Amino acid sequence: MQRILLLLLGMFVSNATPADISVEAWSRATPPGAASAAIYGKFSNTSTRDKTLDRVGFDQADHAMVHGTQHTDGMARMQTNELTIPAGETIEMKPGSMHIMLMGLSDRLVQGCQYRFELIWEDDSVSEHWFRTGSFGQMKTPDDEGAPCL
Ligand SMILES: [Cu+2]
Repeated sequence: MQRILLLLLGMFVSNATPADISVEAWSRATPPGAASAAIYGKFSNTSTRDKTLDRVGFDQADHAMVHGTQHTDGMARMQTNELTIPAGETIEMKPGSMHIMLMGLSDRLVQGCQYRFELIWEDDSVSEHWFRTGSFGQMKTPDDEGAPCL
């Protein structure tokens, strides 16, 4: 019995491979009625292989995807973007550039709260992360780490 449990635990751990990706993520608080928000932060690949993102999981949104922002003629336009983090490298997402777009939010994002999200990679590994939420106009990682609110 114990052996089976250990085996199951081993499968879970190897599938999740959380150590391969380290994330310091944050968002802005959303005003009442806002349907979308963005996750920013530093996404590091600590493994020896390039990691390409397949999809993002966030329970409080209809969908979540990586967006890039293109600036042309003074206009900023967002479009879906691929995310590949080369082995051993870090990609920073920040306001006005790349971000993870959350669309169809079912709840507000509240300042001082942390929320859980998942990154599902093309190699079928899944990494679980939390992002902290700053003020409406937050431009960088909030100093306050916050705590899970859900
Ligand atoms: Cu966007």
